[in-house]
Amino acid sequence: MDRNPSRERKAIHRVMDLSCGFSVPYFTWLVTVGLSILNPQPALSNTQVYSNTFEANGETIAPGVSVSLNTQTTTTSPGSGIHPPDTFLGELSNGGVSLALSNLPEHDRVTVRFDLFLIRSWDGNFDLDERGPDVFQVGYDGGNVLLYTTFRNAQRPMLYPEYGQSYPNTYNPSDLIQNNPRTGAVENDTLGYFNSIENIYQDSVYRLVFTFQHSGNLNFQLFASGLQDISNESWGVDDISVSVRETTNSITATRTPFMVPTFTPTKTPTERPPTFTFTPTNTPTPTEEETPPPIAEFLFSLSPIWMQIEETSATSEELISMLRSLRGNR
Ligand SMILES: [Ca+2]
Ligand SMILES: [Ca+2]
Repeated sequence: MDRNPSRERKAIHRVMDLSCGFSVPYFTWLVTVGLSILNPQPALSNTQVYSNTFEANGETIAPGVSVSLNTQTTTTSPGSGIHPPDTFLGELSNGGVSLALSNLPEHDRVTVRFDLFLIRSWDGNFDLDERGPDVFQVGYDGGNVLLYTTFRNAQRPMLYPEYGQSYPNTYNPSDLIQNNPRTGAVENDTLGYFNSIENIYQDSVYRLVFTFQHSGNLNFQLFASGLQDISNESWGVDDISVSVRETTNSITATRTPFMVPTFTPTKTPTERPPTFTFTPTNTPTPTEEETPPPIAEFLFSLSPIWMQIEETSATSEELISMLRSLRGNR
């Protein structure tokens, strides 16, 4: 490692320049070596924060993230040779599923994937005899609609062959688009659900993916309406996952009683992981509280930065701000 003093001094000035807008008076940062090879990762990376197969131990939650699911009802499908028995969230009827995620990493975009199981005689746009329409809605955070459509498992009715389903289009009663039943399904009659009225196996699977701009807490919502009895038509959810596009690689900073900040990654990114470790080069003891502080060593995004912390009355927020300004300006 190059410890050329003049380069060190330039690096120091560079850091001070970069930290403009940052509350300097509380402490001084000196980067003694390493800015010349500082090469932070791009600030955006996708991180999966939640997934659930609804099998035993099938749920994964990113560290620190809080999850709340408004229903815990699961069912194992009868299965078939193509799709063996599979446990999913459901069976559900009219009403909704709400998946609430909080304490998410800072993000500007969310991607939700899931398999939608549609069981038995969904009627799509067919609205006679109060059989439908069988409407399915996907949304988030109250009023944001991602999908508002109808699905139809049954064949087109013999007397009214014009009735199909809206999906993949939006359901619009005043301008109905009649797609064929099961348009877009990735599986048909594989889950093993028997319709004893029509004497046929009748189910379908749709693999749905939604990506949308988002920040803060997420309440992802699925909602069905117009359905008949749950033994006649029902639905479920399987293999759901939620990923967020992070706008920063979040870092929390805490201080020990001995004026030594320690830094802890709040997550373990799975894509383009920034290596971020913190190793004091000496071990603080109480007697060192009034002595010159230790040298802190960072490995930041695979690039080392050595920081000498002369005064550490900074708050955690200030430390994080400093790191972000370093990353954001490079
Ligand atoms: Ca499953
Ligand atoms: Ca119906």
